[in-house]
Amino acid sequence: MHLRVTTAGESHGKGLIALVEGLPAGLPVRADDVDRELARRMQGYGRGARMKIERDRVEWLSGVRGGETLGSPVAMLVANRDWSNWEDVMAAEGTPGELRRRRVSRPRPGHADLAGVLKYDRLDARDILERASARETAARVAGGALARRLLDEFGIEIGSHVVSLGGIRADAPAELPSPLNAAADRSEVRTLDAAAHARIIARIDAAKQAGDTLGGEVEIVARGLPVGLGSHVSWDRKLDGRLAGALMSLPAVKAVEVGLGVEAARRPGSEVHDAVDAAPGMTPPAGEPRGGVRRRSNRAGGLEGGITTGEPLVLRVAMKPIATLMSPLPTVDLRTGTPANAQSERSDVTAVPALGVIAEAAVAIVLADAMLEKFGGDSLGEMRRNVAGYLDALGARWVARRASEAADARDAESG
Ligand code: EPS
Repeated sequence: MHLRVTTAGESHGKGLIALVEGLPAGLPVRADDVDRELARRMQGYGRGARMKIERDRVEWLSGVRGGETLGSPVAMLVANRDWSNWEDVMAAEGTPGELRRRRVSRPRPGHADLAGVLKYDRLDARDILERASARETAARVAGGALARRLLDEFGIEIGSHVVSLGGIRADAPAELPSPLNAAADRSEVRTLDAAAHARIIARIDAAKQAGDTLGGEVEIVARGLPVGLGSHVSWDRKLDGRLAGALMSLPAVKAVEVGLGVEAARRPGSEVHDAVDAAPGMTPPAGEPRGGVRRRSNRAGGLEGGITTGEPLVLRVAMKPIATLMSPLPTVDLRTGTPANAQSERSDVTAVPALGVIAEAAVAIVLADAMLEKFGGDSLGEMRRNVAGYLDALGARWVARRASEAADARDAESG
């Protein structure tokens, strides 16, 4: 792993930490770059009261000086404003009475609560849910914002939009807008379909009324990637596997698709694979990231054999409904082992719009890791030279091949 993003922190603790290791020195970074992503993550129709309390902002703890990375680990703090309401319950060293105040003994089906208390031998499911909470994704988004900053230096843009929520499909134009987020962020549910937007809002209102929750699907698109990130040579270097792993690790995500995804299994090969054309003249200009070829379609979603093709990367993630129901499901009481209704805590009706922002961060981390794997470099300048050298070689490839073929043909004729 060339870029490592780790996080720490409980949902109602003092704050969240993101630790980012592996960024080259000399990458310009500003707190605004991170705060903008943190703010996007907090948006979205269907969020609960907590999002009115928090104003997520990053504080640099290490690894940045004078607005540039140093090449050392970057540590960031995102403080929890809600901490002031939870100091006694969440105190690192408290009295048993205070700790019991918000004890959770009726685990929510679908949440980590029950499996977690059994595995970690805890009496209070709060010991599990505080870390299982999707609040953790604020730290991942902070880490992802720095990964995005690096990708941005190489013209790589990542965006997302919601393609379904609560069972309502949202269509997107055949040609997605660019930049994608400028369009998607205009909708409170991050769809590109005005009619579906209105129906989804009504669906969320109805679910809230019924004490229920909703899931949905998000599409993530990354443009500007060069051909050749990831590798076919070993299973753990295949980029599709690495992307799927990062996306499946997001709370409540149940499925990941690449390109056509599940639909590819239902069609014959002639309707799945993307025919390849030579780009005009077969001599790509320097810097052309596809290596002088074009696919007629992009059903593969920008990946073949675990390697980027240079076409846009297209991924979809599916999220189940949030496990905290205001009309709770049957469960078992941890104190007595008897039947009970699950605990209801303040929560969201849906977090699908936020999932897009979080999934972009997860994708950014994997792509930045893959860029560092291929192009390395201790400084941004060194990495730039490595990228430029690779793209130049790609550009020169067809010229060299044609010259060599012509020489072979002459030899054959004269021989
Ligand atoms: C969450 C429950 C809610 C959400 C939270 C995730 O928090 P609370 O219990 O404080 O009301 O708001 O999401 C966030 C705090 C966030 O920043 O996204 C859960 O149980 O996963």
